[in-house]
Parts: sequence; structure tokens; C-alpha cells
Amino acid sequence: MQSLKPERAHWRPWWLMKCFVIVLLLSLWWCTVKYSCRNRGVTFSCKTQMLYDTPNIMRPLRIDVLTMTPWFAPIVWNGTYNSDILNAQFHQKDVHVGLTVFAIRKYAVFVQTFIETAEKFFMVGQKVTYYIFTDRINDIPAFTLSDGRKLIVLEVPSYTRWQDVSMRRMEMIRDQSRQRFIREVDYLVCVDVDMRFSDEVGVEILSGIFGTLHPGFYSASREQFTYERRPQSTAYIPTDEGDFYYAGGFFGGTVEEVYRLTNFCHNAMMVDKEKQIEAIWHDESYLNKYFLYEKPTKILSPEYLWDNNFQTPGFLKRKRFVAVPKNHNAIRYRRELMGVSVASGKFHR
Ligand code: UD2
Repeated sequence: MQSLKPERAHWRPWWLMKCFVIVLLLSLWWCTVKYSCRNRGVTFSCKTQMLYDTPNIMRPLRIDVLTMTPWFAPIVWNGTYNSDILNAQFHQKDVHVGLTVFAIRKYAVFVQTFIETAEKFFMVGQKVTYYIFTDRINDIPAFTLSDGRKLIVLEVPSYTRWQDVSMRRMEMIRDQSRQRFIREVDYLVCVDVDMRFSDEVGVEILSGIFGTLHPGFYSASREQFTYERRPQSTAYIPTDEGDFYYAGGFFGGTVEEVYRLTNFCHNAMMVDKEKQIEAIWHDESYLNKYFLYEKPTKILSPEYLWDNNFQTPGFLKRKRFVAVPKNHNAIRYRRELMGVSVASGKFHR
């Protein structure tokens, strides 16, 4: 027995070294698997493991802003959700998202920045189809898109008045929802084109039907909301009703729900047109009327629609989709106003 002792002492460092190398290799393998899953937008999750902090009932994620409406719809702010969990859930469902945008007449110039920034920030890792509605097919540049993403240009008519261009979007989205979107995508996200993505906009926004808080009115009182106030209009909202003021430039949901919304808005506009009345903020007024009685199932905070002309309030941690400065009159009208500079904030009312 005595003679074995020095031999064992000789083997110990070797065993320790071998164990160390095995542990190191296993950790490296584990990290690689986890990292590659994350990169594909999937949280590493087997039935027994999903790595994130447990939610704590006594520790709300934000206490400085409203995160839930009185009808239990979440309001999406930075810090209120976990993208890994959401991405994993949406991947399981193999979700396909359509992003609709209108570039009529001179607004075609905004497409390049819009798509380039969307490629960086919009639904990264998800299946996406961009639908560009335009009357200027030849002005839409070619893009190299990431895997799982495509771009479809839809030729549509133009209207003389910019108000009609803006309002007719409802009709065109409705018609395409029935004819093609319903076969091609699960969710639609409908936005203005004179915007750029500047931070992540992911699956956290998706829900049955969602709207976005207008950045000019998130702290305004009900009476200050620029709803349509003339009772003759179908967009009329009395001063003692209304929850929030929603922006016309960012809404969406499942194709079925977007169909219902756009169908309502377009029909309401046509009723008003017969009566020769047009709501004060065009499609935005009809959208606000719809959301008064058909409450959105999710609401996006002004992080998702911002204008750098506004001062940044302390609670706004991210600016994800921001207005591109434009000269309203020069870009909207066929004949530019000679010598008149009217550049102003997109969201100023
Ligand atoms: C606000 C709303 C917008 C709409 C409009 C109604 C936001 C962010 N925007 O935008 O959604 O409700 O008020 O008055 O809440 N367009 C063209 N060609 C044109 C004119 C418009 O393609 O000649 C399209 C384009 O996609 C544009 C959108 O319509 O982004 C809205 O028009 P706008 O951006 O001129 O209207 P604005 O900034 O007042």
C-alpha cells in the first residue's frame, strides 16, 4: 500500500487538468448554442429551462408611466417586456408581418431611408413583407433585403388633394387586406412613409388591433384632444368621451382586424363625403372614432412615433420611429410655393 502513494500523487494534477479542460469545453459549447439561438431571435429554451429573471409581483417594471389601460390593454414602453420571450413565442407560431406604406407623388423620396432603416430595426429575425403603395413605380429604388424579407410594389392611383391621398389609404389597405394580405401575412403594420426607424421595433407591438399615442397629446386632457367636434360628422366625439388621442400614422393588428378598422374608416369617410363634410384630421379623426368604441388590444407609447422637434421628456427612454423633417407645403402640393419656407414639425397641430 505504501508504495502506491507516490504514484497517485503523480496522477492527481493530470486528472485535475483533464477535468478542467472538459468543463471548459462544455461551457464553450453551451455558450455557442445559446448565442446562436439568440442571434436567430430564439431564446434558448428546452422544456425545463428558459433563462430570465422571474417577474416580481412587488416590483412593477415601470412606475413613471401608465402601462395598462382600464380595459386591460398593455401600453408598450421600454422596460415593460422581454424581447427574448416574445421572439420565442412568435417564432413558434411562424408569424409573418406585412408593413404597409404609401409613397404617392413626391413622397416617393422617403422610401429609401424608410426601407434602409426598417432593415436595421423593424422586426429583425422575423418574416417581413414590405408593401409599398405608389403611383411612381419607377421612382422606387431596388433594395437588397435580409433573409426572410421581401418587398412588393403595388401601383395605385394618386389624388389631387393631399387630404384625399392620406384618407384613401384606408380604402386601399381594406381592399388589399381582402384580396392579398389575408393570404400572405398574419399581421399588418400600417405607417407613414416620411419617417425613419432609429431603434428596435419588434414583435412586442403585435396584437389583435393596436394604435399609437400621438406624441403631441400623450399628456393632454380629453378636451384638448383634436377629435372631430362637429356632430354632423361620423367622426364626431363629444367632449366628455375619449381615452387617448391616437396618431393616424401607426396602427395595425391581424389582417382581419385591420380589415374591420379600415372598412369602418373608409365607409365613415364616404358617408361624410356625401354630406360634404371632411373630418378635421382626415383619416386620423376616423381612426380615433373607431378606437373609441372598438378599443385597441395594445397601445404603443410615443417611443414608437416621435418628432425631434419636441423636447424629450424624462420618461421617454427610446425613440424608435422618428419623423423625417419635411417642408409640408413643398412636399404635399404639386406646385411648390415659391419663396415660402414652411418647414414645421410633422406632429404640430
Ligand atoms: C398626420 C398623420 C397621418 C394622417 C394625416 C392626416 C401621423 C404620424 N401622421 O400626418 O397618418 O392621419 O395626419 O392629416 O400621425 N402621403 C403620400 N403622398 C402625399 C401625401 C401623403 O404618399 O402627397 C402619404 C404618406 O405616406 C404620408 C402619409 O400619407 O406619410 C400622411 O401624410 P402626411 O405625412 O403629409 O401627413 P401628416 O404629417 O399631417
